[in-house]
Amino acid sequence: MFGNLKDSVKNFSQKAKESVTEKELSEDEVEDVLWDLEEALLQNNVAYDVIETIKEDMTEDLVGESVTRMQGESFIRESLHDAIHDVLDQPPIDIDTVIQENDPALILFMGFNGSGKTTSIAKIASRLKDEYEVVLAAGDTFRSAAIDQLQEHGDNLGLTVVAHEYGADPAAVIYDAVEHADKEDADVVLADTAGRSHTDQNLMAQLKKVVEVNDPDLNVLVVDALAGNDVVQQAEQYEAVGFDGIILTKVDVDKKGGSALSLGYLTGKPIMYLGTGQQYEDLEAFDADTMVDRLLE
Ligand SMILES: Nc1nc2c(ncn2[C@@H]2O[C@H](COP(=O)(O)OP(=O)(O)OP(=O)(O)O)[C@@H](O)[C@H]2O)c(=O)[nH]1
Ligand SMILES: [Mg+2]
Repeated sequence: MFGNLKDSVKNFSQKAKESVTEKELSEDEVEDVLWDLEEALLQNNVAYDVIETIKEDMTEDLVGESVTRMQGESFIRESLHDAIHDVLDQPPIDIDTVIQENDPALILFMGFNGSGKTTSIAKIASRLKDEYEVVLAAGDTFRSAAIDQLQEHGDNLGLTVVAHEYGADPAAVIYDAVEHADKEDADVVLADTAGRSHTDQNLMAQLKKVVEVNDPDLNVLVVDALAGNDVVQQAEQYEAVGFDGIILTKVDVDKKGGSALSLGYLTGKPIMYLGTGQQYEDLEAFDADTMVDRLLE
């Protein structure tokens, strides 16, 4: 997924190597290699603030360091590795803990139209269902066929879907789902919601009501990596509602890796999972180390 960025880093490392002689790195020299890196990151949709942070980190790390020509590349790579790692490293969320500490746990999924909420719910349900009793809540009563879509996943996975009519109040649907889970001794409710943007004032207010009424144990924002730099704007729009963690979907299609860097850093919230395809198994637990390694391998 990080093909482009990998190439850029390779070029950058080559240049870094050329400019490094056996002496202390001056600010000018470091600036020169970071210039290339900045371009690579910009091309990969990394937000400007994030690039600045990475550059500041690396400048602090590199200026004045005495490096031989042979050491140059690995030295700079290591510095880049650390800088990117710092950007991605938010305190993680352990979904098992959330489920075990709440009886039943309510996990609410929110995000823009088509970002992958319903699919991500199905993927997570598929992971959890062997260990936990899972109930799905059809909180998208707005988009036509949304309830049927969730019901189909429920049927595939052998899970109960709690649903009302289209047009019903999603706060009530989710409330009922939690009651049902409580009665049936289920462990966790995964609640779908309608896709919306901040311009949909009514839908945004409706989402706030869902949160106020049901007080979820975990609010998960689902964002689509294809939105590029817009992912940060999208995330900001949900700050009014509040979210705890992020799922970044469609990283299998996104050829630019920048959105993950920007999201983690600018929201201060952890990326919990990456969506890597349309099948149930196409969900990866996010790990900053793995991400950085993949980026730089
Ligand atoms: N390639 C790829 N496609 C995905 C991924 N996640 C979701 N999709 C696809 O994206 C489309 C939209 O996914 P949904 O899960 O319906 O998205 P949603 O956010 O629930 O959409 P709305 O309910 O309309 O707001 C579907 O065609 C999914 O198969 C992913 O990680 N990779
Ligand atoms: Mg949906």
